[in-house]
Amino acid sequence: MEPMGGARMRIGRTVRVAAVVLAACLVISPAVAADVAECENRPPAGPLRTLAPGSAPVKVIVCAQQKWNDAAIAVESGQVYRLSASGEWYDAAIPSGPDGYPSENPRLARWQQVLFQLAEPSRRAPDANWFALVCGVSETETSWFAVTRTPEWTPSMNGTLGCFANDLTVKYSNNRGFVTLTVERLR
Ligand SMILES: [Ca+2]
Repeated sequence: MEPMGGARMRIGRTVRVAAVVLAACLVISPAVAADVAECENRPPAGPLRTLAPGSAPVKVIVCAQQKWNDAAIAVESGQVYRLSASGEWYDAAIPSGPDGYPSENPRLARWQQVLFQLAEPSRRAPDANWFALVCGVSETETSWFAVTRTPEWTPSMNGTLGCFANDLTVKYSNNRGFVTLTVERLR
């Protein structure tokens, strides 16, 4: 028998997710002029690379619709990287940079902002903005971090770098466009 609190929390979470799915459907999407070809025609991640300290920065395309974009860069605990990003991607009709956007987005009606606020704990990275560029090691959640809030990054484990647009797991189908991540190993 489980404690009532657990059941209540699960129901609350379900309600929050349902509310945001509804709200996102109501953000009517006119034809978003995003260049999606870069993602649609993108070949699979190439062979795994290792960056030497001080070597030329490497650029990686991160597509909004993909839940995990493999950067094909091997990283190890204790190394130091500088990551930066540029470009614009779209959550339905909402444009965003790699910083993402808050629930209090003026493009949303007030009632929609409230629903987005309620769903914040259900984002894949709850503490990062909606549509923030989040990266990490080999899909291990404890390694995830918001790129534009992290001037220098030291992996906490060995693995492969990957990234995604922060969203609800069930709401990737209306994502469009990409941002460009630049990865440079410092030490
Ligand atoms: Ca979405």
